[in-house]
Amino acid sequence: MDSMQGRVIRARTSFYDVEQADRILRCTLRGRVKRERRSEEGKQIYADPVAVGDEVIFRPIDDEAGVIEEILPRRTKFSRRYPGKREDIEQIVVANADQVVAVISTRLPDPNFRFLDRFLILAETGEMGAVVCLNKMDLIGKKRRRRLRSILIAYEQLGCRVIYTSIKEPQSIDTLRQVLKDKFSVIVGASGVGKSSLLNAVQPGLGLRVGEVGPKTEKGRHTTTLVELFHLEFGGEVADTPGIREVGLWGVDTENLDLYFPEMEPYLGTCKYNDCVHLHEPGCAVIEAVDAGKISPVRYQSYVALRTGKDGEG
Ligand SMILES: Nc1nc2c(ncn2[C@@H]2O[C@H](COP(=O)(O)OP(=O)(O)O)[C@@H](O)[C@H]2O)c(=O)[nH]1
Ligand SMILES: [Mg+2]
Ligand SMILES: [Zn+2]
Repeated sequence: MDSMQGRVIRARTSFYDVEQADRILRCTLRGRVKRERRSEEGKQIYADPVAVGDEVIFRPIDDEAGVIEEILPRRTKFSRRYPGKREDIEQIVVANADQVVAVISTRLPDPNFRFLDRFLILAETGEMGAVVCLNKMDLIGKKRRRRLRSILIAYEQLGCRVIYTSIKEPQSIDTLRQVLKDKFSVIVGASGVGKSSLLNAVQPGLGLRVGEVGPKTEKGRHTTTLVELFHLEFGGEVADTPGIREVGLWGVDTENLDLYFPEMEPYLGTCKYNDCVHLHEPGCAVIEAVDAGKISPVRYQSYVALRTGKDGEG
């Protein structure tokens, strides 16, 4: 049978579900594609050479199975450093997405801004837009709402859209629908923040499992990651991801981390020392801007944690 083009909607390392027209074929990889996992020197460079969202050329074997022969160039990618390995291995979580929707929750679990900032850096590195979604708004009172909004204003000023949701507030689900409409989005966030619940609310037919914590693994061992792409009936596609516990930066120039914090830009080059890394140098314009309330202290703390490697992740 002739080769044709399709899209990977599920990836499980040894087989891949490829969608073409209205059928789904379970595919394996041609040796040539499999070998892209390693560099010419034999070093592993990708956790998996094929990712959900990839456009591929495949050859059907019959109506249900096929072989992937080629991966078409990716427009964007959301990658992280593959967890639990000493080597630098790239894990492409989703390819070709237009935007990253980073979900945090008001409580259970508490919002983790370090985590959020890592997601935003990866979105930018992968050339995708980012939307921040604060979920479980029903669980907090006025005071805490005000406090969280004041923190999230800093993200709006960076050009991120920020939305406030609750699966119990239908209007907020409508807002999320508008965000997702006609785009290919990847939903990321810690386990339990409500990613699958939100998608079920957006499109009740999806029937995604909620409230499940991923399989228990020893620390450092790789967790089963099953990303899946869904079509939205009002237009667009969305990839749900399992709770990402580690967001190892990938493709980020950590020596020049200040470049990933757009709010620092006006101050770069105005510090007393040329090689200032804005940690505790005297005459640092960035620190002065934080003290003057011009840069969000939450964002600055993220910068410090990432720059010093003291947020528990590499
Ligand atoms: N009160 C409240 N609970 C929520 C909300 N969204 C999700 N949950 C609950 O949070 C838990 C985890 O949800 P789940 O969708 O599995 O999170 P995921 O791991 O991010 O996919 C479940 O018990 C949900 O019922 C919300 O907006 N409000
Ligand atoms: Mg989930
Ligand atoms: Zn400085």
